Amino acid sequence: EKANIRTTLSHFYEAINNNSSPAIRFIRSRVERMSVWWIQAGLKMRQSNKKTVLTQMKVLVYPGALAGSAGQRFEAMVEKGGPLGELVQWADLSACLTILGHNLTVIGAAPGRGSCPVQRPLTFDLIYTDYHGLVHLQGAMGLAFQHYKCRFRILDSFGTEPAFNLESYAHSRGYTTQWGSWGLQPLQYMTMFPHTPDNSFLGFVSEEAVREEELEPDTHGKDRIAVIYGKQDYMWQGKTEYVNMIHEELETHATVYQPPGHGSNLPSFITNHGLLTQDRFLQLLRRAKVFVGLGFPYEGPAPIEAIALGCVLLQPRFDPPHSSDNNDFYKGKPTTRQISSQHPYAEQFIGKPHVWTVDMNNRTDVQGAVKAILRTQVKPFTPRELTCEGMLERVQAYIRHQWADLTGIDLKTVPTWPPESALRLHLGPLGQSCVSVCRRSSLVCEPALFHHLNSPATFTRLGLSCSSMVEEVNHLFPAYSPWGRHCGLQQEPLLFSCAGSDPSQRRLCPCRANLPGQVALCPECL
Ligand code: U2F
Repeated sequence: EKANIRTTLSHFYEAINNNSSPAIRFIRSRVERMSVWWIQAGLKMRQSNKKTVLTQMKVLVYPGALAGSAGQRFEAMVEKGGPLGELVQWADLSACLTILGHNLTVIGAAPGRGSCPVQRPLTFDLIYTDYHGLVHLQGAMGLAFQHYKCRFRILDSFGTEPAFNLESYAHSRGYTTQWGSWGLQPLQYMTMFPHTPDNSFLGFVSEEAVREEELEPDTHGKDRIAVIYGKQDYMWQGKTEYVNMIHEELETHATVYQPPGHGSNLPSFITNHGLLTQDRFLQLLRRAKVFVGLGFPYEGPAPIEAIALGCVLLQPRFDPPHSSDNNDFYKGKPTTRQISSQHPYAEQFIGKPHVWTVDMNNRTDVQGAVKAILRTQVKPFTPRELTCEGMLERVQAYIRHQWADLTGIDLKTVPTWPPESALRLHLGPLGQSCVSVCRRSSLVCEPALFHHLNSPATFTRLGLSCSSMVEEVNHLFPAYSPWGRHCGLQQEPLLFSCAGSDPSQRRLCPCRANLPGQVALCPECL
């Protein structure tokens, strides 16, 4: 059967029928609110897609974080300031797959039921789940799990780097964490932001930047309001000085959850609205001039929504950067990323005038930024990859091209997408990962292209003469070590890794270009 682009979301509403847990209510109301945008984007895609015939996939959407006892804890926090970013992503993924014409089964929270409500996951072509769901499904599927592993797509906000993914390697090199070690293809992990190109960037959909002509005449003259980002009291601890500095120039609002009967620890000048529904939260952002990050939560969707509604994001820089080495939140996460600010994507992919990253303990720095922000008029902005159109384009490309590479055929075959014509070979300087080598040339590292350069001929092509050539299981390889002129090739395809660097190695990097506003796809990729 063909996957025909849909211009209604009723298939999705039927799929979540009867379920009214707080999490599913959030998901449903989000999809309803954004349905006009989805439908518009679907219509546009139908126009441009005329010749493409895609097979309809039977898809299981299974947010494991909502199931079992962990699920009950998660659900209990939905209306009390707990994390909502994951729900944003589940909502948008479901809407996206629906518009793309696939056949969805959504298993949501089912309190009291066993941890895995799916008896026959084997009838699905694709299974979107998370690390929790992976454990449940492994239990439910028994031996068949190994065989169907390639059909899994794991929503993993912060990403899993290859070195943590391969159990034997992680074990011997000290990369073991409580997550990781599933031996999946790294591209089967789907992240919230384009963290490491070793994983697939799934993303979500932000409010679309309001079009100029739709703006009320005076919307550019926003109220002199700052909304402070932080849904729970503890996020404000130790930030009083910084919040004071903001308050000197702007009226300060917040949406902090207040348990009934409890007094507030917030400074008295804060106008606290309590945790708002998403709708009302966005209305508040529409009036505000600045959205102020306190340092936590990391890498969430709210700053992107604020920028889409014409706010400027003011956020703290982390120096030294936060990472799994020095930070409790990242500790145990399967990534070596160095987090340079509360929202590195906003900092690096968007930047000024929409994003100001400051040293929050430096008065001059903060005041300077606030004054500069108040002097500038900033237009609403949404990166294309975080619009409905952008997400549809990306997810459709994944299903169309990655599916064959990751699924069905045995995992030893080499990927065919993107095509070799997209490859731009770069030899990195000492101590740099391929993520940064490619980024410095305004390109993106593409792990699926590594196998084209994993051969002795590549060293020759780069003018390097090797005194020795080894083939090793090492996530930094292929690489060149100038001391002794050692050349190293990769022996284990699962360890091809854009992430990873070593002061003694120059890495061979497969870079590619990307479409404007869409890092996940290259011009040769569609
Ligand atoms: C991130 O999770 P969070 O839920 O803390 O992320 P936020 O950026 O705060 O917001 C998520 C959504 O909550 C909405 C807002 C966002 O789409 O519109 N919201 C709301 O409905 N009402 C309000 O009063 C305020 C916000 C991240 F996404 C997770 O992956 C991480 O686990 C977590 C920790 O770093 O941060």
